[in-house]
Amino acid sequence: MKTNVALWSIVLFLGITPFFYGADSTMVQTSLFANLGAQYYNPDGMTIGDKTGILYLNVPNFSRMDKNNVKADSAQGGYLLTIAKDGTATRVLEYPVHPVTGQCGPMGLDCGPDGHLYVCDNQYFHTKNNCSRILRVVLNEKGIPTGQVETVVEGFKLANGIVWSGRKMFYTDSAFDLKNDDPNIAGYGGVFVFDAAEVLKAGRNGAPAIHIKSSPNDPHCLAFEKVVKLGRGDGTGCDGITVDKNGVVWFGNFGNGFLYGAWPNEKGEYKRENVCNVFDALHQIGCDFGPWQGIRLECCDGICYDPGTNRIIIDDSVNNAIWAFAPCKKGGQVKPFIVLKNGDTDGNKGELDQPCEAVLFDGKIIFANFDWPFPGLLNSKVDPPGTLSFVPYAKIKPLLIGK
Ligand SMILES: [Ca+2]
Ligand SMILES: [Ca+2]
Ligand SMILES: [Ca+2]
Repeated sequence: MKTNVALWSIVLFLGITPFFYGADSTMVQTSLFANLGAQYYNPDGMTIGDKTGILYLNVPNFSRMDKNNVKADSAQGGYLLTIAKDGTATRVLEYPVHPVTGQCGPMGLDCGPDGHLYVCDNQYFHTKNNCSRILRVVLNEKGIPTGQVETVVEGFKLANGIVWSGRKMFYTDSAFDLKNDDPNIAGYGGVFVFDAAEVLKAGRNGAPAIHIKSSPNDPHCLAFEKVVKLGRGDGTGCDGITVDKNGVVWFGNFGNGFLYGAWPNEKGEYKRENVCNVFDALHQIGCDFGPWQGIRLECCDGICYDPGTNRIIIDDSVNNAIWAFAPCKKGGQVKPFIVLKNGDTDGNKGELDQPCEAVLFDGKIIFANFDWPFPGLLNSKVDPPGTLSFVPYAKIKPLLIGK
């Protein structure tokens, strides 16, 4: 213990905090990519425009709500920003609010095959009454919102992550309202899948939105996962979601870090029987902890895929850490390893401050810092402004490859 204190004193004295551990033991430091300013304080979902290369960022501004759920110093709908290569943020949309809650909670987003953005509107912090939605943000040819926003899917509880793969759209619902008598189960979540043919026409030209049941019984529900109680006892279910070059969909639970893969069959269809658990923290053996012995991967927030290294990258909101793993075959297990980590910070120098999403952009990997602490997270304090961190891709590539 004393050694650690002494080491940290030296580190702090030399001004080289934070340091990060890579699988090859090199020290790597994240830097500040964007200071979003005091008006934007919980950056979350990011994606790149398929044709335009634009980096989009959702900022729901949740963390400074009063007891009536009114957000401080913010439009109640939150914002869509574009982020230039030099980190300059431009507001391109103020989200329209939900008619019942008077709020919008824009989280995960991805580009659809129609060139528009599909956005998770998380209403869970405003009501538990199944008001979450998938929205379509209509873009013009330059990739800028026209101002038109359409409701595509509605009727569920906690919209969180979304990804398109070819003609399929997947999103996660982190909270299923299921009867639960088992003290070892903290909650439930799920993954939903839709065909483009159904999604692209929903909410347009007078067509209604798709109304789903927040339940494993809905025909769109691909996966249904319980959240076995671990450490913090958080019951938040499926959160981060991505798809790899083979069409395998990878997703994980926020509350306990359990990871899953969903394999397409020969027809390219996704069925529940082809969804497998590939990792759980109860059996975290052989993982690379680096100098952080005892740390477990118990939180999968945003998950992204790097085709360059064929690695899946996990944002660990609990530990201010980034993990990675190589895909496995169906029925196999993966070994996550720590790629980056730092202590509890305000993030203002580019440190990880509750990282929630990652994206590859302009030769960098960018991390969004949600910075809205819940009990049990390393991040102890909300400290605006919102920040994005980055590591040059060339520096992170060897770390992602790992041992
Ligand atoms: Ca998330
Ligand atoms: Ca913080
Ligand atoms: Ca911060």
